[in-house]
Amino acid sequence: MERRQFLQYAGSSIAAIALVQCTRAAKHQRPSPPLVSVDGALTVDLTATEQTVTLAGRSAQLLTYNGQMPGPLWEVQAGDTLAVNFTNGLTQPTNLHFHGLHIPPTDRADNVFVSVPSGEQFRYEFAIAPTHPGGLFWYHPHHHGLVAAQLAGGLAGPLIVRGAVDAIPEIQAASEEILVLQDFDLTWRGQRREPTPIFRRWGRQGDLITVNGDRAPGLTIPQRGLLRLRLLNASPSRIYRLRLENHPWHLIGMDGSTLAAPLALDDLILAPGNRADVLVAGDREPGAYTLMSLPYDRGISDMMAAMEDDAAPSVDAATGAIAQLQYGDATTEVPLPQTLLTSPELPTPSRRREFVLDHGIDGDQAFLINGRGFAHDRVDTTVQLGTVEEWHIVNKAGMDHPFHLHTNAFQIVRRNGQPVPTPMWQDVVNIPAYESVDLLVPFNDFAGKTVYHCHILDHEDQGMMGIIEMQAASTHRATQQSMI
Ligand SMILES: [Cu+2]
Repeated sequence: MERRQFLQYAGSSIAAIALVQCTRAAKHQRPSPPLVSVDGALTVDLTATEQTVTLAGRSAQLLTYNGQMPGPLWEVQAGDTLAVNFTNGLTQPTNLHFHGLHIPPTDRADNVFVSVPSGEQFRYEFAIAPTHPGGLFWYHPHHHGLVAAQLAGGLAGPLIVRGAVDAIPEIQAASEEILVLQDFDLTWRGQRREPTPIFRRWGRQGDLITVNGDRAPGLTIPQRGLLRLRLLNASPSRIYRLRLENHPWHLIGMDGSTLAAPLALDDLILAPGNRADVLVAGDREPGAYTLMSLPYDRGISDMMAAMEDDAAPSVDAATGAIAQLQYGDATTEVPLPQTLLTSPELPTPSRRREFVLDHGIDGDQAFLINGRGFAHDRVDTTVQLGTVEEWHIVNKAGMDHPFHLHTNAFQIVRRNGQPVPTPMWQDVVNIPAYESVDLLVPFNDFAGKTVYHCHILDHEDQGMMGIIEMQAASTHRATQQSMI
């Protein structure tokens, strides 16, 4: 779609978005109570319902899991079995996606083709391999066409897998906080606002940013110790640019992965679906430090400028506090760890593919991958288990698109053709407007169909998703023989 068409489509209904100034330090709400596995198993009941809850100190009519905002925190060990007795108490169909977990995409595991009708139940059950990476993962709805609205209503919950990273002595000794970042667009009565066409096009954003259902919680940095912050962007569209003002912080992992060594952070960019594992060492002047949310331009400013309207609001230009960090009492000294975990080198990829992200016209063809909008009965990509592929993802559009692949994480090796200094393992990678990334994707286990898509969920709902089928070697041979 040409910019001019887009502007006509947009009309003049753009509302100003002002980030609420979040300077009040509130009593910290953990996403609690944590439900922890016992004897290698965790079985939970989870019900999605619409109800009135307290959000950031006010009443709001939201979509909740078990009446909590965010959903309950689950904690398992690598090697455990997780069973979720899920009830759909919504008035529309939904389902669950276990974002980032390396588990089968089929049957009762991470199967996004399941539809749980209103009023019905479904039992999810799967084993998490003993070799599964430790990390912060999350669960949320993935029913095509309804995903953005259900996430914007609040449906999201954190899931911790304890693994090798948690056995590193300094990390074991760190105090830990989980921060689930969500944003909401509410009326003064606390009702969810229907997004205008421009917001559906851009990806809906709300001006109320919450952390664990609250505003700017107060956290404690143990003096001489370590604070481990585990951040999850559970917003449907918002990309966060976070900065810990006047204090160093170190990234130790992204999504479900751990780095070889801590990496000094400046600004942390978190696209929807991304998680960051960060250490704050309490070795500075004791005092109060603010974790700030800074403006991030997803490509909307070009559009605004093209409107040639001086009165057009500058979108998302405001700044606010995400959390207030305060030094606490001195503890036994815990230094930053020198090394973390190494990941094995990948073999040379056997195949290179290209995925072009672009914009179409309207409806479920508004956002395209390789020129096509999503079709539930079409396999777009077939891969063979036991191979590594290189994926070249090109964003030909004037808006950022964060690319997410289910079941398998990938390593980001190049941006715009240039090798990246620290090739991260992630399951969501943001691709800014007109840029490209190259990913290495290993397909080792788990045959079956799943999806890749843009994690700006309005874009996914409007077509920017494809189906991938992972074939076991024997299936591949059988298919070839049947073709002969
Ligand atoms: Cu997108």
